[in-house]
Amino acid sequence: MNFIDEAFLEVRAGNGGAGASSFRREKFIPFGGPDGGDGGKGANIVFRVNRNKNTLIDFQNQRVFIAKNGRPGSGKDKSGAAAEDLIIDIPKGTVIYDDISNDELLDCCDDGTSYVLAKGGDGGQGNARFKSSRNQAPRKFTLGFEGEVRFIRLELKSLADVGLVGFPNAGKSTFLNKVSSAKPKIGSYPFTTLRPHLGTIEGSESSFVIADIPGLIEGASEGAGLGIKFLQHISRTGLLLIFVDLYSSDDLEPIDQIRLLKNELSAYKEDLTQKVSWVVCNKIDLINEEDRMSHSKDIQDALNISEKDIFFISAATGEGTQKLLQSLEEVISQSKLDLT
Ligand SMILES: Nc1nc2c(ncn2[C@@H]2O[C@H](COP(=O)(O)OP(=O)(O)OP(=O)(O)O)[C@@H](O)[C@H]2O)c(=O)[nH]1
Ligand SMILES: [Mg+2]
Repeated sequence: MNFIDEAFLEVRAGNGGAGASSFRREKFIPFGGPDGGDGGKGANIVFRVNRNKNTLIDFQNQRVFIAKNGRPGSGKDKSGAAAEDLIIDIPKGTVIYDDISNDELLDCCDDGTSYVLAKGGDGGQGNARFKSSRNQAPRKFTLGFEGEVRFIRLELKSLADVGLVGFPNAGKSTFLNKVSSAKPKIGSYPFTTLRPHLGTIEGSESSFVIADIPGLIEGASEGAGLGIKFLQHISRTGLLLIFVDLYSSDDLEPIDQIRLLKNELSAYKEDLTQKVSWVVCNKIDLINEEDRMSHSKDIQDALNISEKDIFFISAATGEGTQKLLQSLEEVISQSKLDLT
C-alpha cells in the first residue's frame, strides 16, 4: 500500500433550504393566513479522527467533498429537514491547514474527536414569519444561506516520542526491528526504508513510540536522495536519536556524519537541531574497544556533547540497546510528567 502524507481538498458545506411561501387553504376558513415553513440547515463538513486510518491515501481519489443542502420549507408550517453532516475520517496526527492563507486550522491528535471544518448554511425563513399587524398576508420568504467553502491542505505528522535520523544503512530499521514489534524492511543498500514506520516499545513502567524514517544524505534539503520531506514525521518527537554508522562504507567519520545530518536538520522549516538529540553509534560488533573509546572522545570534544548523551550499540546483536531504551523511557516518562 502506498503511504501518502499530504492531501489537498476542497470542501463545500451544504446550503440552507429556502423558506416557503404558502397560505392556509381550508374549507370554511376564508382568510387562512401565511403558513410557509422555514428551510432546513445545510450539512456541515466534519472531520473525524479515526484510529484505523494511518495514511491520507483515500484523498488521492476524492479531492472534492460536497455536503447536502437543507430541504426547503413547505406549507402547513412545515420546516424543511436539516441535511445530515458529511463526516470525513482522517488519521490521528493529521494537521489541517487553510491552503489559501496557510494558517493552521486544526491539529487532530485525539482519537474519535470530531471537528466542524465548514459550516452548513442556515435555512431561509418561510412567509409565516413575516406576518405582522400591518401585513396579514405576506408573500415574502428568504432563501437559505450558502454553506462555507474551504480549500484545505492535510499533512500527516506521526505522533512518536522518539525519531531516528541517520544516513542510509546506518541501521535505523535494524534497531527498530530489534526493539519493537514493528518490522520495517532491512537492506544492505541505501534507501531501504521508503516511508515512516512506528514501533512501540514496552518499557518496564511505560511505553513509548519510535519513528523510523528514510535515511538522509548530504544535500537532502535540496532534494538529494529522498529529500527532507519525511522530517515532518519527526517534527513532533520530543527527542531525536542521531544514528551514526561506525563502519560506514563511505568512510565518513562519525563526527562528519553528525555534522552533515545536523546541517540537513537545520534546513528543515522547523529547525530540528533545536530538539534534544542523543548520538547513537551503531555496529559496535564490527569495531574494537579501543576504536570505540576514541570515537567517543572525538564526538565529545568536537561537538561538545556530554558522555551520557552518546550511546554505543549493535542493532544487529542487541548489545547496548537495553541501556538506550531504559534511558529513553526515563526521560520520556519524566517529560510526560512535566507536561501534566
Ligand atoms: N554488523 C552489523 N550490521 C548492521 C547493524 N545494524 C544494521 N546492520 C546492517 O546494515 C545494513 C543497513 O541496515 P538498515 O537497518 O536497513 O539501515 P537503515 O538505517 O534503516 O537504512 P535506510 O532505510 O536505507 O535509511 C543491513 O545490511 C543491516 O544488516 C549492526 O549493528 N551490526
Ligand atoms: Mg531503514
